[in-house]
Amino acid sequence: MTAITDPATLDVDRVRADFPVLARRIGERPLVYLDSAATSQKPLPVLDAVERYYWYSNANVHRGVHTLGTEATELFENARRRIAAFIDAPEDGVVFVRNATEGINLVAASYARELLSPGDRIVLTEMEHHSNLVPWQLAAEHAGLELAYIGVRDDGTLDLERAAELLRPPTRLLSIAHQSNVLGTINPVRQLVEMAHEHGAVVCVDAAQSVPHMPVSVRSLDCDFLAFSGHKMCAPMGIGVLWARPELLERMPPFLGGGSMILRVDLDHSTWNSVPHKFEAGTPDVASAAGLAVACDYLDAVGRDRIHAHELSLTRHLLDVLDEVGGLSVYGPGSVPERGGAVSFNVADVHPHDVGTILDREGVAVRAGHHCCQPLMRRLDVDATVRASMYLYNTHAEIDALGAALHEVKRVFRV
Ligand code: 7TS
Repeated sequence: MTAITDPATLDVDRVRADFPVLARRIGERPLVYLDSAATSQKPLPVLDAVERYYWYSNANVHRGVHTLGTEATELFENARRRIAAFIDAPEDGVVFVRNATEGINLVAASYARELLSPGDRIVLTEMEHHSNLVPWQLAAEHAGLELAYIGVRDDGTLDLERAAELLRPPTRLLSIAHQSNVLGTINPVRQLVEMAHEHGAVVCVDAAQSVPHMPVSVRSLDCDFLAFSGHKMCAPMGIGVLWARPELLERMPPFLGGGSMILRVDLDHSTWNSVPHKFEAGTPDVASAAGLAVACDYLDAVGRDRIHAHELSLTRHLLDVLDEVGGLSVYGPGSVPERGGAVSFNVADVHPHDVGTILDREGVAVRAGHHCCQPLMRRLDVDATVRASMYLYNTHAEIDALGAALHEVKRVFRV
């Protein structure tokens, strides 16, 4: 398989030099990291930003009158502005959370559970990550809400006819992945938002697998909530973002109580700080927020259009390699650009964990399991899959290395 080279594409060698971990070896072999949908690796400027914060500016935010406290607060609030610009969204809707999971839980607990009424319906899809299923189940149980699901068609895309039926009263909220972490499917979020808004429902977008990989504009999606994690986009673990329409945040009661989120506390009641601070109780992860802002700079310097095009090119190559290996079941849309760079497959009836173990011996890191999508596994009629997922630092040679390692799996298991 020859590598596809195009001078207009991103300079992968230059990018790779920024990621120290990519120089590692696994035993005798160079690391081939194809698990970025689980978490991305971190470039030097992000590692430097975290270190610089703790070396020179560490202090608590929003309280000190001293210089370090002011600097830490500026770093944190500048990070909020940087992230708002990155997702093209109004800045007072950016709530810092730990990860996409916490962002979705915030919406489920403070919006669905508190502001919806018994009998109201929440629509999800069959391809959602557990983080975009369980919080709604908890809210539905608490508040007497109904849950309904848009099905997944055999080609790994959503059943949009069913979506049109479901996105009518009594539906009040749709929550949907922008890009599936298993199938790679890129869902038509803008179209679904229009359908939902036409009937007065709000839309929450699980952007954990889209914001890191392609330009995402909250203004053009016109969604009401959007959640994502820093650690999948070159930033540290422990920081994530919920963007919400500020007018919805105004109406929503706090999710967590404590320091920073209050205006005044009396013994019998309290009043709340302004939005978005009302949703940020306790000391935040300032270093990781600073790292996330630098990750935004890094991804924009490389160019998100270029990253997306690079991943599509790798995905096309990977689909060809899997076809050439033969005897595999590959899930999700068969063609780009309806899909992004997360590709799930199985090797005959070899258990995915066994495939993953042999691949690891060859230096290739993939994920094997249900990928926190048990209902989707049932829809695909499998217990688990192997998943290769790509990012800006992956090369065409690495895709070929995966192909060679899969031949080794077939040899070992005689399939
Ligand atoms: N939503 C989607 C679509 C995801 O892929 C993930 C994580 C989450 C939400 C939750 O993100 P977290 O940062 O809050 O944990 N997905 C994966 C994965 O595919 N493999 O490991 C984590």
